[in-house]
Amino acid sequence: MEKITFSIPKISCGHCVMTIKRELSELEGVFKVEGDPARKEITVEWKDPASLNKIKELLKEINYPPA
Ligand SMILES: [Cu+2]
Repeated sequence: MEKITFSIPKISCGHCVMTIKRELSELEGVFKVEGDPARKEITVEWKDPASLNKIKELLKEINYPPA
């Protein structure tokens, strides 16, 4: 299991966090996503076949690139 917290400057409200949670949860291997709109942070826990690279790519794709 791996875990990382991303800082995502484009998060502006709870809806952004919901969108990110929904999208990341669809990635196979991601089993936990937590977000804090006030801190503009998303914490992701995953295992194979998800990877840090895939998670970063997905965040870029949905227009919430990590800092
Ligand atoms: Cu928002």
